[in-house]
Amino acid sequence: MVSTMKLVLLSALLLFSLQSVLSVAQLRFQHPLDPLTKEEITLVQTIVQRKYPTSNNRLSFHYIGLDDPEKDAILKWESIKPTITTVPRKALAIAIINSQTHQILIQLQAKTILSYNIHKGNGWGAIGPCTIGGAGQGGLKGFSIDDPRLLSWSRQFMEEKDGKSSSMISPVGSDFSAFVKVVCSPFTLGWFGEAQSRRTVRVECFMKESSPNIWVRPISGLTIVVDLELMKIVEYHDGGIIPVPTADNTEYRLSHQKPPFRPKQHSLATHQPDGPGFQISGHSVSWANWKFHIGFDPRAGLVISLASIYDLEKHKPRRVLYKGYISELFVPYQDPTDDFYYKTFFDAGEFGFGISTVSLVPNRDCPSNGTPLLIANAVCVFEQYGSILWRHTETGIPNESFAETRTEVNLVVRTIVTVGNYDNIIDWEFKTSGSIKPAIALSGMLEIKGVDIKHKNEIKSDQHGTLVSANSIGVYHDHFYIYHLDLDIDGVYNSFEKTSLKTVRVTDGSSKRKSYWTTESETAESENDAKIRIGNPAHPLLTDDDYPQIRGAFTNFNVWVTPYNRTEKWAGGLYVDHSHGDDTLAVWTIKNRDIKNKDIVLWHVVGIHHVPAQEDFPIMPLLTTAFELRPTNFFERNPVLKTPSPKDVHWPGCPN
Ligand SMILES: *[C@@H]1O[C@H](CO)[C@@H](O)[C@H](O)[C@H]1NC(C)=O
Ligand SMILES: *[C@@H]1O[C@H](CO)[C@@H](O)[C@H](O)[C@H]1NC(C)=O
Ligand SMILES: [Cu+2]
Repeated sequence: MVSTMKLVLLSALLLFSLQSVLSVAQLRFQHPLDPLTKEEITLVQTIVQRKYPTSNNRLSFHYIGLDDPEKDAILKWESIKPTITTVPRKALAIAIINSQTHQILIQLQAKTILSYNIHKGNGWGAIGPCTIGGAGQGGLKGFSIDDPRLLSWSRQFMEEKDGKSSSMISPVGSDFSAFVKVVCSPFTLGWFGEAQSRRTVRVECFMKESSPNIWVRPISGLTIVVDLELMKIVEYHDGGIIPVPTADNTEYRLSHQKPPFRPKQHSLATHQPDGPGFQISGHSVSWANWKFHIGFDPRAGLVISLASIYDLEKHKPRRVLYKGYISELFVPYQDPTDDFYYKTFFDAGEFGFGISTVSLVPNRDCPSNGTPLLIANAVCVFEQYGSILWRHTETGIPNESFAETRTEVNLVVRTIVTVGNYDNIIDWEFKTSGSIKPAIALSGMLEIKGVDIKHKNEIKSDQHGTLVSANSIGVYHDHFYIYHLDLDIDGVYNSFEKTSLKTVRVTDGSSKRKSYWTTESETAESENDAKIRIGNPAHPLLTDDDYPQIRGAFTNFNVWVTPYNRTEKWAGGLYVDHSHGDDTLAVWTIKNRDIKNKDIVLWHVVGIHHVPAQEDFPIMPLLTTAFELRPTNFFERNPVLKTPSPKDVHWPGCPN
């Protein structure tokens, strides 16, 4: 019997500060993988500021998170808990101090700095919420208001005619009150071959009057580059007058729909009269045959650790997933023109998936039986009717026809990450049959380019997108998510087995058939054997030598397997803002290290090529993609043979 998990493919900007991240755990028994508490984050800041007082140093934090304890220590702790809590807690801080990136490791109990390292290579940490406030709104309003180039822009902007349709930016006028109608956001600039990059962002502004849907009303044609070290506009270019798309039809709040639409609303509830079927203790969840820990990282967001499943036959829990999280999300836009070419975003590394996590709306983002935990409703856990677990109607036995069918109930852990215009709904679904099914759904607003085109018949050249509304091009782009899946199946040492199907032709006349298919299995010896492009999911369509693709080279394959290495956490590199692609999964695997019977990590890329459609405007209905990690010859037999269906709920006043 070989223990394996098979990958089955089913289908192919910032809201709160770091301080608000999690403070539940402190009160209870602390698990060594629990995220940093508010107190611990404050402690880290205090320790760093003691060494670098802000009175005479320029200091900004770009990451403060738990430094993962060594795997050995965690596993040892797991086996003897809860009598002992002696895994030392360490925090990693990444701070830019006087224009240099410092990587500081802190022992939290001892309140001491363990190590200190100044990053000399390419790239910077995530731009962070303070930067976003500073370089966006504040930067333009406060700092650089005396900049003559900005003045000239504001003059042009003022001529805009009261926000009426297709407002023009024209080059006369002078009233500064224009700014109240505008919001500006910083966008990371990427890297386009320059030998050295300055820490810059490009600032883009949007109309905010008449509609809250700012993202579909860009003020296109302006290039404003802000140097984050100097906090100054270092480049300004006005590409000419481009109409700002009108506010018409951009409203998405139900209460503001005109004319109002009020169909009869039917009620729907998920009712669990006996309470939920799961237990949560601190950050640990047990449900049905599963147990796992929910962590949270400012960069990765949701982290699932130490998932094990109880085997009824073997009478013991069996380890499956040591750790799983989304390591990076790469979103390259496909418009090479001045306004858009640089838009090749890395949402985890450049903006932070964790700090972009938003509060869930009860009964909307999660069903009524959802249990919120962690940051003010940032994560919810709920049971969900799946489908049929398994079934059979037996019709072959005369006079003894019967049906045996079981209802599938799954457990879902959900967070929502809103990076600027896009909302990513991140689910980890656990199935009693042993599968883990991570799913992603996209919603929010398209990234819009303003154009001087109102109707399709006016399109004369490639607009690099779809005309989704008058003066609005929804630009072509991709969403590539890469999952870090440290599967430790029945222990840390595992191998990766590839099974492919192949057609065999019958040539010797031994059968009436001319062909059949069979399987061919191979155990990967080294990293190169495990680089796989799977048939149906999306693959990158940029050329290998294009700068965004060098930085996002982890998308070159859908599957990668690497030997476990505590520092290889971020598939796009540790310092992604302006990175040169020299610290990616693609670079690490050049060594072609041995992976057979080792502690290995599986990386899986799921991608969506997004050709925007009119229906995605003004807000996009959910677009979903998922994959399933499914046990394959792991259990001796169907592990849910003895799993009953949930009890029927008897409603008062109804028959039965
Ligand atoms: C099945 O049921 C029918 C009708 O009740 C009966 O006539 C028949 O003998 C039964 N067959 C068997 C194999 O019991
Ligand atoms: C771990 O990964 C880093 C980055 O790829 C590498 O420099 C280091 O040598 C690796 N350590 C081991 C033990 O392989
Ligand atoms: Cu999209």
